[in-house]
Amino acid sequence: MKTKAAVAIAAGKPLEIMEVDLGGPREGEVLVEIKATGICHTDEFTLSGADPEGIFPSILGHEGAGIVVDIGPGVTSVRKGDHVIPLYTPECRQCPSCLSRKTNLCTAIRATQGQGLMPDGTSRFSAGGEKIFHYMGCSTFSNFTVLPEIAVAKVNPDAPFDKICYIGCGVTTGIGAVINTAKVEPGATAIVFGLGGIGLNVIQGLRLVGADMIVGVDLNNEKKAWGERFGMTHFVNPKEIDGDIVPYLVNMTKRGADQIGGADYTFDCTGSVKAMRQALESCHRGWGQSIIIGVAGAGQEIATRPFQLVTGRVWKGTAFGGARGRTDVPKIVDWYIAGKIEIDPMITHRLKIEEINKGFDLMHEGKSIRTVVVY
Ligand code: NAD
Ligand code: AHE
Ligand code: ZN
Repeated sequence: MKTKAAVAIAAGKPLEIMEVDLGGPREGEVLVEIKATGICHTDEFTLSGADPEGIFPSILGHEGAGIVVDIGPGVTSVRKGDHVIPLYTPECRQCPSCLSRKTNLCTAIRATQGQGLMPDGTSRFSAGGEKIFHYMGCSTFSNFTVLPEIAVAKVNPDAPFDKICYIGCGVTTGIGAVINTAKVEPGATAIVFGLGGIGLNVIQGLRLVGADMIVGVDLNNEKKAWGERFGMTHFVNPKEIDGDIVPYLVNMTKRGADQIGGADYTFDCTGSVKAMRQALESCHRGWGQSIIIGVAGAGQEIATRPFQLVTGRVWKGTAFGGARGRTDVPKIVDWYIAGKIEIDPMITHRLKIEEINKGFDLMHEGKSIRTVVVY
């Protein structure tokens, strides 16, 4: 079939809108009509050329929602008409990782997914006979896409596509990092670096679990009001303080008799390796946990004095907020419908697919929290 898509032709180039060819669903696969897709910073990261796994030409996008319009042989868990969210972290429930109950990082199809291919090693997208690669197993910047059935979460059909698409990455990543990865307890102190589409969801996750002090750190002062909107209690712009941000934050989070300072939990939602170090070092001695969410470019590395870990700080990372997609994503959709979590105010811009490059401009300019493309 033919489908309209925004194609990443080469690193650093604007996406090109074109009609592409898409092969139908094979064994264990589904064809999904994408109704809406968010633009995440990770799409920009890959388009910029910084992603070691970036392949071109490809169809980016991994934060979508849509309807199953066809199924391949052997598909049992979804049927035509089901509303689904594509999962860049699938959940096969059979691989050693899924069975371990220790991680959400299903390994069933990760190797081919990283090569921009379907599990059988083929690409279903092409144009003029030239292969176009899939992206993160989703390619939601195409109006229609194929996915393995283990990589879709069936969700409540009452939920609006143009809002729940954000649960396909940003919402689940931010809230999941708090609940699944850090397991933040009520009354905790936390510092969130980067108040964008992910960081604001970490903040609303912290509010949800009852954290006491929620410090937001961003280089952009316009993010202060955004953080406060979702539960941030204090804001710091590193450019506006005297000296190093780490002692400043440690001092700010002093509580209790020992007056040592440092947060119980810190989160990097920037992708800056400098901010990742600052986040680790602004954790509380003895028990502070720092969670890396941000994705850093090829060749970049994190560093700290080992003494930081010897003295009890813990460095952790999280992918998709530790969420098991087919199990957890439908629950998060229900939380949204029940009003337990907010999504609507974070969607600052809506665009047509023809306007998608404007969404990347808005992100570069720091003007958007989430731009959603509606097909
Ligand atoms: P965004 O562009 O919406 O927000 C980033 C924010 O960080 C901006 O407000 C920016 O001003 C701020 N910032 C940048 N450098 C900073 C610094 N040194 N100190 C303080 N603030 C700084 O991006 P987003 O969509 O929220 O994504 C954030 C990061 O999370 C990206 O690296 C993205 O690739 C990554 N991500 C990871 C996962 C995962 O599963 N681990 C999922 C989604 C996104
Ligand atoms: N391809 C990059 C890594 C990118 C990355 O870490 N992706 C996150 C999701 S970001 C969503 O916005 C992730 O899920 N990682 C786990 C995985 O298996 O990819 C690189 O550096 O090679
Ligand atoms: Zn993302």
